[in-house]
Amino acid sequence: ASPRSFTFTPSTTRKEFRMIPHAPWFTESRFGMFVHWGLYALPARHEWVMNRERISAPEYEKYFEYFDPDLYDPREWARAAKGAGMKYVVLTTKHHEGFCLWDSALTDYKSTKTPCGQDLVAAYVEALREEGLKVGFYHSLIDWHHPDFTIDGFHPERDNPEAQRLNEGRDMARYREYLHGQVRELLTNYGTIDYLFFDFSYADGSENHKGIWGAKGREAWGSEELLAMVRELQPGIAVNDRLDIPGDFATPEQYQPSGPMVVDGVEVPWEACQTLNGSWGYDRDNLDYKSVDLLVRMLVDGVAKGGNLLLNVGPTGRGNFDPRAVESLRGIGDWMKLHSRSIYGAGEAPWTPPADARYTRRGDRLYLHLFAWPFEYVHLPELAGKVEYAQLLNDASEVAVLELTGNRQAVTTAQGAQPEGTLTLKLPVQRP
Ligand code: FHN
Repeated sequence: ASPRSFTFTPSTTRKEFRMIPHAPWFTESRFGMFVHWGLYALPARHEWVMNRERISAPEYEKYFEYFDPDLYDPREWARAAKGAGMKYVVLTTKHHEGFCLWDSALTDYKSTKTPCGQDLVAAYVEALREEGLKVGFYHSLIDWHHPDFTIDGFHPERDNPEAQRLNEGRDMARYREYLHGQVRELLTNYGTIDYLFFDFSYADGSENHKGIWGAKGREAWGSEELLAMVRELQPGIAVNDRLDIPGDFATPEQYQPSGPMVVDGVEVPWEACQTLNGSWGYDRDNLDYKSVDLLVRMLVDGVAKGGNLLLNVGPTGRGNFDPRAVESLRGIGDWMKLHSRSIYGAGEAPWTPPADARYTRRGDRLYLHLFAWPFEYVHLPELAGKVEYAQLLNDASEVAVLELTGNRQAVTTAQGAQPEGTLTLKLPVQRP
C-alpha cells in the first residue's frame, strides 16, 4: 500500500531527506531520551528564560558562578533511560544560552570553568556506552552569549534601544567559525557519536524574523559546509533536519503527525520530540506533567506512523532528575517491559485500525493497541489471509478470533473484560 501522505507544517520546509542506510539502529530503537540541561536549570523557569525575561548575557552570567551540580551522575541518567525502555540519549551540549557542557578550547563559558569543574559531556558519553545506549548530542546553532552572534528577533537584547549599534561590531562569519570549530571538537574528542540534533534555523520568513533583525538560515550557519564536516568526522551519524538542508530524519516538535511523513513521494524517517510538562529545561513550579497513559499513547501513535519518540527530561541544578520525571520514566518502563515487542523494530501497518486504536507491525506480527476497549467485537482489517492466532501481549493469554460472515474476522474477550495493554495478532506474512 502506498504510504498515506503527510502535509508538513510551514516550519518544516526541508524538501529532501537522505534515508538512513548507515544508521538502521535509529528506526529499530523507536524511543530515546532528550536531556535539556544547562545554566537555565538554576533559574528553573524555562530554557528560554534569557529571551522571555530579556536577561542580558552579563546579567545571566551570575548563574555561571553558581553552577555546581554535585549530584550529577550520568550513569543514573543512563540507567533511568534504559529502565524506561529508551535506546538512545540526546544531551544538549550547548543550548541557546551559549553555555558549553564540555571542555571546549574555544571559550571559557564552559562547565570546566564553573564550580562544577567537570567535562560533563565526557562523563555522559562514557556512561551511555557502559549501559549500551546510543550516544546523541544536541547542539544549538543559536548563541545568545557569543559576542559575534548578531542580535535578531529572538535575541534577549532585541528590545535594547542600542541593539543596532551593538550589532555594528558583530560578525556572523566569526561566529560561524566558532560554531563549526565547536562541532568539530564534539565530533573529534569523544569517540563515536551516533546522533546529532542541530537546533534551529528560522529563515522561514515568518514575522518574527523580518525587518532589521534578519533571519538565520543555511547561509548564517554555513549549513552545507557544516554538514559535510559532520559526515566526514562521523560517517555513521544520524543528523536531523534543522540546518535547513537535507538531514537523515524529520523532527516534528511537541505534536504527533497525522500519518507517515512523506516528502516528494518518499516516506522519511521522523522523530517527534516531546516534553514531560511543556518545558524542555527544568521548570520547578510547573506541575503540568503528562500522564504515563498519554506518554505511552504518544509513543505508540508515533510508531504506528513510522516515527520515533524522543522524550525529554530537564535535570535540576544539582544534576539529577526530579522525582516527577523519575516517576514518569518508571511508569513508561513498566509498560515497555511487557509491550516493547510492539515498539522496537516495529512500524506502520498498511491497514486502517479500528477507532481509538493503533496498529504497529513487525514482520508477521500485527499489534493492535486499543486506547479504548470497544464494547463489542474488535473488527480486524481485510487481510491478505486469515489471522491465525491472537493473544494479549501483556500476559500471552489467548484471545478468540471470530469468523464472521463475509470472510470478516473479529476478536473479543469475555464480555465486559477490560484487559490491559496490547493485542498481538499473528498474521499471514504477505502485504496486500
Ligand atoms: O528553542 C528550542 C527549544 O528550547 C528546544 O530545545 C526545542 C527542542 O526541540 N527546540 C527549539 C524549539 O524548536
